[in-house]
This record gives sequence, C-alpha cells and structure tokens, in this order.
Amino acid sequence: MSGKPKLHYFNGRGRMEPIRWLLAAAGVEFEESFLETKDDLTKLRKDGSLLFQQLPMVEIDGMKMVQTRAILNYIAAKYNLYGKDLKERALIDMYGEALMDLNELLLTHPFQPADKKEQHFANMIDKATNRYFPVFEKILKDHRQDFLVGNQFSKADVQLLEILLMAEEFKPDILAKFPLLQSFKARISNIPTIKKFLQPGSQRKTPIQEKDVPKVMKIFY
Ligand code: GSN
Repeated sequence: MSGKPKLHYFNGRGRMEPIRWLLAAAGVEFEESFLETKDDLTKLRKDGSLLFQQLPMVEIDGMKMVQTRAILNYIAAKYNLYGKDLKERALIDMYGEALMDLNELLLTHPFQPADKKEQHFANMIDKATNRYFPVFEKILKDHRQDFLVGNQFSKADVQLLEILLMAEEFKPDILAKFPLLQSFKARISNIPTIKKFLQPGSQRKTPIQEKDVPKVMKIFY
C-alpha cells in the first residue's frame, strides 16, 4: 500500500473538489479512482465501502471516510489547518459551513433544468455578492490580517479561495467591489502548495461541461 489517501468519485469537481483542494493545500499527495458508470457505484455499495451508499469516499489512515464535511474536518485537524483553540475552530467551522452552502449553489447550477437555470444563476450571484462576500470582506477589513482566522492559514482560507475562483468563472467581475477579497485571492494563490495546485496538470478539476451532465446523472440516478 502506498499510504496515500485514495479518493473515490467521478472525474469532476462536485463534492470532492474541496477535499482535493484541502489535501493539495496541506501538501499531501493523493490517488484517485474515478467512477465511470452506475456499475462502478453499485460495486462500491455492494462491497460495503460506502457507509450511507453515497460518495465522496476517501480511504485514509485505514478508514473509508464518507460525508464531505467530516472528511474535510479530519484533514484540517490532521494537517494543522483547523485553528489553535476551540474558538478558532468554531470560527473556521462557521465560515466553512457558509462557504459550503454557497458551494452547493455553485456546484448544482449545471444540473438545473433549462427552465430553472436563469433563476438559479441570479440567486447564486445574488447570494455570493450580497450575502457571503461582504461578510468575508468585512472580516479581512476588521482584522487586517493575511488569513481569515487567527492570523494562520486554515481550512477556511482554502475554502474561500476555491469559491472565489469558481464564482469568477461564472461572473468574471464578481470581485470588483471587494478589494480585500481580491488581495486575499492573490495572496493565498501564491502559497507554494496552492500555487502548484493551480498550475495546469495538477489534480484540480475543470468546470463540468454541459455535455458531461447526463453522464454524471447516469452514475447517481
Ligand atoms: O456531503 C456529503 O458527502 C453528503 N452529505 C452528501 C453526499 C451526496 O449527496 N452524494 C451524491 C453524489 S455527489 N454529488 O452530489 C450521491 O452519492 N448520491 C447518490 C445517493 O444515493 O444519494
């Protein structure tokens, strides 16, 4: 056994992408096993690998972990990306959960039916611009530190950067009114492990293409 974590998911972003980001940020090498068909999922379900019959699943430290947030929290705690005390951890969790809520809107957008897409897009941009980004801009403005929590790199910074870049893919000028988020983006993107992950050829995934939506739907439904 290589000892590297092994990620089981389809070959796309979805719910696995924040896990890929966090491992990469921690400088941890990982392997990936990509599901191509419903049979691949059935096989994992039948052999008892999926506690709740769902993906993502990550083999790590002898466990078959499921539930995206549990996996993220384990990696954050293991690699010291989870603050230095309980209160910092509480903040990291609050920021992280908000970012997961926003992430849910972004990652489900390509899967919306044609007649709901426009409304979904408007809601997604509204929530990013008027609910979530102003909060993170204010946090950075109030403490004037490089990182969101405790002046130390954490899971929350990784999650925020991932979302900022994803939101820009949907609307390139979405950060126009958020100067501190712009400088945060530049700063965190320059951390060596992250810089490497952002380069072509890394295990970072590209946005899902319209043509791949049915293929992914067929695996899960
Ligand atoms: O965060 C989590 O890991 C869980 N609370 C949700 C996991 C989930 O919904 N997984 C989907 C595929 S990943 N994309 O959404 C899944 O396995 N769906 C099939 C099913 O039977 O629920």
